[in-house]
Amino acid sequence: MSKPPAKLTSNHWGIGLVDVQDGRISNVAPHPSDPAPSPLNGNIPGALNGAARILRPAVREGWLRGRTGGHTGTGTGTRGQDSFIEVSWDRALDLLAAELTRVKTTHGNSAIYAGSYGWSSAGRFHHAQSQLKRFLNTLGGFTRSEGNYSYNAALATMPHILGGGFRTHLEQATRWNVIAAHSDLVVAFGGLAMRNMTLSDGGLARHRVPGHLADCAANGVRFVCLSPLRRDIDAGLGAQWLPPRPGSDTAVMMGLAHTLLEENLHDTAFLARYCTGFDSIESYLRGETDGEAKTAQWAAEISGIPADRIRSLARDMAASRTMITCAAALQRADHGEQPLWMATTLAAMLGQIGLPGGGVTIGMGVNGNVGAMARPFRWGALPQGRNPVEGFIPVAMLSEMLLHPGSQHPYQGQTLTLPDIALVWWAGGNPFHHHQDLNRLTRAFQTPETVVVNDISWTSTARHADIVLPVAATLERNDFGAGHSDNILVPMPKITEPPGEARTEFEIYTALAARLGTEAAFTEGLDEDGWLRRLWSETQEAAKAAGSALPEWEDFISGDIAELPDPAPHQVFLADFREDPEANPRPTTSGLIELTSKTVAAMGHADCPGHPIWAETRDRSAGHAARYPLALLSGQPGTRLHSQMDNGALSMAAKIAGREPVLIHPKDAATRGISSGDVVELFNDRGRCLAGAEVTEDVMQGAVFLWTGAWYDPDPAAPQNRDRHGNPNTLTHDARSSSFSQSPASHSALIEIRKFTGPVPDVTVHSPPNFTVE
Ligand SMILES: Nc1nc2c(c(=O)[nH]1)N[C@H]1C(S)=C(S)[C@@H](COP(=O)(O)OP(=O)(O)OC[C@H]3O[C@@H](n4cnc5c(=O)[nH]c(N)nc54)[C@H](O)[C@@H]3O)O[C@H]1N2
Ligand SMILES: Nc1nc2c(c(=O)[nH]1)N[C@H]1C(S)=C(S)[C@@H](COP(=O)(O)OP(=O)(O)OC[C@H]3O[C@@H](n4cnc5c(=O)[nH]c(N)nc54)[C@H](O)[C@@H]3O)O[C@H]1N2
Ligand SMILES: [Mo]
Repeated sequence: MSKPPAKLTSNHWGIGLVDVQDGRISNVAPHPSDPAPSPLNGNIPGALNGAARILRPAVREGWLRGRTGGHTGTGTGTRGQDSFIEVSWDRALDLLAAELTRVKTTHGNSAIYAGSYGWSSAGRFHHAQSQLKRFLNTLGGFTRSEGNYSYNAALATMPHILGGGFRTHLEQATRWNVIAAHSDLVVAFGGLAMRNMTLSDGGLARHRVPGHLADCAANGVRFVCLSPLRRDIDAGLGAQWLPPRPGSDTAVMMGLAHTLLEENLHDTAFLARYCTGFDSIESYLRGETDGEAKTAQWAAEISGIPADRIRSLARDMAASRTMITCAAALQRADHGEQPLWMATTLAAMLGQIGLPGGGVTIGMGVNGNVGAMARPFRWGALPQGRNPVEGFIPVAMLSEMLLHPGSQHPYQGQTLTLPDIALVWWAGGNPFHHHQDLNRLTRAFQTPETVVVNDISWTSTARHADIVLPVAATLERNDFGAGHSDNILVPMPKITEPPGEARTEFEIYTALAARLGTEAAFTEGLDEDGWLRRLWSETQEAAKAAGSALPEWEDFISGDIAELPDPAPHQVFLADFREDPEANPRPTTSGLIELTSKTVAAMGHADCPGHPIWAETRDRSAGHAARYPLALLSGQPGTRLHSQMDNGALSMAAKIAGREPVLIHPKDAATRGISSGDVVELFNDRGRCLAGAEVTEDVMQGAVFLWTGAWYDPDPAAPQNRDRHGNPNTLTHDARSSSFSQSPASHSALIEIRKFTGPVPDVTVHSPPNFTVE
């Protein structure tokens, strides 16, 4: 008998052709149209069939028996360590409906925090955050979060510098084919990590960047990778590697800019016509403001990159068609606004902004569609409705909010008062992976009266909940996929039944809404199929308006991908502005590129004044380098998406001694007696974790690199709740980048590392938690 054809699915990292054996996913193969498929499909079978799958609704024992551990304000409690009691859906939904009613009546809707930050999974209808927010909006709303963990400082800063939303800058980025054809030199701060371009939010049907980079190499485009990790650029590009001390990029850029000034290599005509405020930054660079000239020598002392290399790079940049790129990592740091502003200043001094293959791209490499593809029109999406609650927090103020309700904080020229939260609900994110300083977050998570988490697996966040709802995964529900910046629509038919009693979130909210009297508002009388048809017909209408045709729903969902034309195949960022700045002004206050911003200056943030400044990272300014000499890098893992499917085969195969690998330079390893394969302990005053050592010259001396996303596995019996598995956020601080943008600053932590000599504990987080019976 011939095998039935494999069915399609879509994830943030690409399309998959799914094989099923005995009702379970056995393999997910790439789509034949993808020239460079992501390896991440390899995690799907192991994770969806894994022991950590949440199979039934569960309630934390302490909460069920007497609501212990909540809202004491002291940050002590047993959330995260307690056992769970599995209950029926009816019981779980009755408990939750009653709790929502009680919280609303007693505290009001603003006491519900459902910012629920996270990537969840691809699919236009079953998008976890949209479903949750729509449901809560029908109930009177919730406190939301603003911004993201990816490029929050850029979201706040770039509108003041280049004007317009930062997301539009990503969408309008100069295309890689233009770079391949026109650039001589690409100077990549933070590199261009190939592993990071394997995905894009909402989906990435075709991986195009590897092909573009091969074209760059064939055309002789030269690359300089300024990053602490050699692996941050494709080896095939033959890049020159100049590792700066982490956090010192702004100084390097200033050293380059000072060289341009000194050698009269800056483009004064461009600066005069297209920019405002260069005079202030010029005085600052020359040292007229603070008595310190930002020379190449000054930058060398801060960054460790030799002064003559900085000078020769500046000359090369001025003599070449140069594209400057910045990884988002640079701004996920103390004073993360500054490298963005300074990179733009440097590009303005070169005068190539708006020319093919020249200028600056912030966020190149942040995903596989930046510079490679854009969305031709808006796809149909589940409407979230209106949130009557106006209050919000900047996304990275989560612990601050829970630990210090009512406290006041500066934010983009305003003063925010943090709300008092009684109920936290998370669906589609993993704060015990993504937030900084997990010991502080653990204390913060003791303060709400109730925590609700929906997830596929028993992540550490699910273990910190009172009510845990098991949800169906992508392959277990009908949907269609389309990337936020892609041109391909993917049918995502349901392939297997959800395991145990897991349900779709739409079913869960429908049943809850029925208990709360909001079913009609939530469903609008439509079931899953009705909604899919509505979203598809909206997408068809938008396609028609854009001059394209899409198949009918029945044909699409049972067929193959639908591809639309690329809206701007040879796009050059800011070309129209360069062509005619009067006719195409930038949406800034002046209409020009603002190298000094009066608006930002008037907000009065000392840590983010009106033009780029050099400022040292917090841990170093506080003198912690004496005890904790190593900079902790914690970039995105090549073996998974953040923490998703950490128990899948690809992710597990990369672990060392069952733990997340930490990269350490041979000299740093030798002085500490560490060899490859050793279990090591990383520590500072905030926390500690175990990891598996990989000794390699690929990471610069003075820095260690621990991938993000290993499920947090705290040991309450060990000092500082030592994490057994290797999550870098045990060590990071959750003070934000600056008082201006309040962005996450995960890349600015100092640590020490030693060989772990105690009995090595098992990693427990890939198994279910303890269950008891009532
Ligand atoms: N130290 C350090 N920390 C970092 C970073 C760093 O560089 N260094 N990077 C930061 C960045 S850029 C980001 S974007 C964040 C990422 O942080 P998150 O987006 O929170 O991380 P994910 O692992 O993608 O979490 C998604 C969760 O949703 C679940 N999920 C998937 N599909 C569904 C669904 O349909 N329904 C529900 N209910 N759940 C679902 C997954 O199982 C997973 O637990 O991390 C940030 N944290
Ligand atoms: N495979 C895979 N790809 C992903 C993700 C994933 O989880 N897995 N996540 C996606 C998401 S949500 C995002 S936001 C993007 C993130 O995209 P980025 O922010 O670009 O990625 P990171 O991995 O955080 O950082 C890139 C590199 O910057 C370097 N770096 C760190 N600090 C510094 C510094 O101070 N100076 C310099 N010069 N370099 C520094 C590190 O060596 C790191 O490898 O990646 C996306 N791509
Ligand atoms: Mo991100």
